[in-house]
Amino acid sequence: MNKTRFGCRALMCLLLVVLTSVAGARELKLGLIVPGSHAWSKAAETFGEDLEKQSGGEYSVAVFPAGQLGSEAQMLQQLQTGALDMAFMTAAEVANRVPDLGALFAPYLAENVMEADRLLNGPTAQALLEELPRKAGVVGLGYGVAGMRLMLTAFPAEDVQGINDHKIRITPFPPVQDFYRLLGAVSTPMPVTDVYDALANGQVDGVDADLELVWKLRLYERAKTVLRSNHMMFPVVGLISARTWSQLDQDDRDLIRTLTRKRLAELAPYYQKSQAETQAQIEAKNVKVIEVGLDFFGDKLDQWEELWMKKTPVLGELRGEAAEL
Ligand code: 3HB
Repeated sequence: MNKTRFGCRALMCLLLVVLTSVAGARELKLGLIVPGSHAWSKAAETFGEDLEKQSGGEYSVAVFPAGQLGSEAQMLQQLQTGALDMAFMTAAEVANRVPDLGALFAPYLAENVMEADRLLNGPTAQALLEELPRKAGVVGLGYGVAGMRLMLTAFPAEDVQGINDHKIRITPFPPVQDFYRLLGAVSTPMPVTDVYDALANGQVDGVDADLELVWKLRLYERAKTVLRSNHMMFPVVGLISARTWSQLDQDDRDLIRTLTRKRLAELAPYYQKSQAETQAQIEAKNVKVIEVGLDFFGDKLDQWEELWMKKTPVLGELRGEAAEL
């Protein structure tokens, strides 16, 4: 073979490699409702980097935070049609399709984020993921957590009666709706993207949230009391469209599941480690943080429990598992 023909062949080979890798590279779109600075968005970014690396460039992930692709309800629809490939979504939204997931929001089911994470990796919570393809057209890859829930108020709230008749922002789904109805509040459902403005223009005067939201959405500018009640866990679910899933071979499915679970599993220790510092940052903005516990809510917790024990047998199973933690 002369030199020119050899050179041509080598070039053709290179071109072929480039073309196949370009044709084979698949970009997965991943949506989130939380801002880019939120730990869930960071988990999504690092998951994307992991996947690109470990698939040898076969996959890349484009992350769309801050509700750029719409509300979580809209993203769930997009996942069903295959217009969206993946989402790290609140279990709250998924519970609107799979009501048994609501049991995860039982008040004081888990004491802290580490306990929450253990419970989410237990048999009952994991079995709930199995219902997702049939009921929501998505595959549940695994859970992570956000910080434990608290109440941020623009009014001084010293006891549970103080919440009566106040307009409290809630994440839109039944367990929390029931919780605030029992507390006598006027619950105002809205996604996290709308909370700052709602607080600023007086549409609400309190917010069901977590420390990270108070800090990263600068909610401390608009409300000066945090009731640090840790009253609920707040899981995130790693989702992939059942359509996208059906196009993947077993090796790629295993890789995507493993890498998603790995990054979601890092959330609980992250919150555990960072919460004291986040609280200190908020306090430095002249916010009064009051630690409250079960007693604060009086008999309201029993009322919630009675209601939800009737709604789903999953609650009893989760309480049983939680007692063993
Ligand atoms: C919420 O309060 O609706 C929310 C909080 C998070 C993450 C996602 C949603 O930390």
